Amino acid sequence: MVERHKMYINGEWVDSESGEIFERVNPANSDEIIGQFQKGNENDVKKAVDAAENAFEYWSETPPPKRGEILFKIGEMLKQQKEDLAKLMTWEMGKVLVEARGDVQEAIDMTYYMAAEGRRLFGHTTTSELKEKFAMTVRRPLGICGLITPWNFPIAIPAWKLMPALICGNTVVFKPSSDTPLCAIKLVEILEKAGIPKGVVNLVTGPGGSVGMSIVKNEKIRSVSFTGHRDTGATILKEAGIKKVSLELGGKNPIIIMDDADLELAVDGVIWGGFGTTGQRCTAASRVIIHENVKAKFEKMIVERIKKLRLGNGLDEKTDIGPLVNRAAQEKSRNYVEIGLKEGGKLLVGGHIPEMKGFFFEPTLFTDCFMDMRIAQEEIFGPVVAVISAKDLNEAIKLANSVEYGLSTSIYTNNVRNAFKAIEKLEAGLTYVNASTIGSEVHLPFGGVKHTGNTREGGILGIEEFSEVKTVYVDYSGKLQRAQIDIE
Ligand code: UN1
Repeated sequence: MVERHKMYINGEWVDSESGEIFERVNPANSDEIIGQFQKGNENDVKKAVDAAENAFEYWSETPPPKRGEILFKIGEMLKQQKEDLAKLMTWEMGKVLVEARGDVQEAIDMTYYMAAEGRRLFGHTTTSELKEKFAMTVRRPLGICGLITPWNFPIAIPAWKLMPALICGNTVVFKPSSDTPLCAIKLVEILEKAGIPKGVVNLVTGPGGSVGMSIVKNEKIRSVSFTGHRDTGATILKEAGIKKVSLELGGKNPIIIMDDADLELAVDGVIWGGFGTTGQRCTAASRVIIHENVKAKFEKMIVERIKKLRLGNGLDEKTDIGPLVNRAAQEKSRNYVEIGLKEGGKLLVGGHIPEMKGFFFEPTLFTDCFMDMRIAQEEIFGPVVAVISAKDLNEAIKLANSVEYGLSTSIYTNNVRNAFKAIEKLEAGLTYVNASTIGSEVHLPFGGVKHTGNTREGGILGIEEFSEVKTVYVDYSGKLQRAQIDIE
């Protein structure tokens, strides 16, 4: 029996007006159906927006510490259900269980962080150029926020957006990826049980083209926060009209390895960054820029390690690499391997779809790549890593920066001068020193430059993303005082 799930609008679990459903299969075993889900449409979005509009007054007037209490409860519930949610996540999107636990943990961390913000949400007070005049800023919610989230962090990324949106007093229309509707439903069930009032969070499942675009174009929605593909981000920017648009898009993240680096450590970093989550992170390390003096040694070491990686169902604790999310992703990795070979890249290991049920792909390493090759420029979102050689740090940094993206970067070096040079010069939102490209923590900003996007999420910048600042002047002089004029 395949379960049929509903969506959540105005505090009720409902069917879509379309009367249509879609199915999601288990990526580790494509014969198994995870569930049936509502194929939402424009009218469902409209209802969700109306519900969010009605709920706004009550929620935005609720004192932030009270909103925080509900978030603390959500955090507790996520904690209690961590193991079940992690297993469900692995089942639905394939990442190995230890990473799925990390995904839920990231949501727990973000929820607690934002819950505590209920007692801060700081503005600032400052001086005035005039006597008997007081100046300060206060924070206000944006209004209705549209949240459009990807499948690769199906609980963490929704939490990055939902929790700051909620603590700031916004109401929400939430559209998750159609590859992970079940994780979204489970998360919203927790929000409901923890006491988020009706209409404050509305969940509409369904296609990006209809549900997503209706959110983007809706004039009552004040802000859209999107994490996903660059091309979708570009379309959103074009279609959104006058609203705040926060985009978190792709990456082509490099790990630079200098000839003074601890190579064992660097190999660990490339394995984790390149093949963790089967390469399906916007922070994945998909390029290794290596000093020519240590290239041969590094390649020998890493190929041995890659050959030992075990592919399999992520629920099996012995599995290192789970499946890709769907067949299209598997095809994409395969195509890029063909492209890489045609471009003259040298395939060191992997490159094939193994004989397994499910959307698996072998961890793959190309070497002797050049910067203008497509496999060294384009986001593959699969377990395919390109090695490029550099003669010194300056060249390595130049190569690192010569892509359109700028999310995460890493350098392995034991020379403090190299490390600081990289921190200064790498064009990216994140630079790691002697650590891989992945592993952001919730209280620090996360996001990128160039075509990676236009925002920072997490920490205090997550509050910036979901609130507006109002400037307040209070003149208690009892007379007309003109700024810039009556200053003597
Ligand atoms: C993403 O890849 O979409 O730092 C987000 C990390 C994770 C978040 C990644 N905490 O890699």
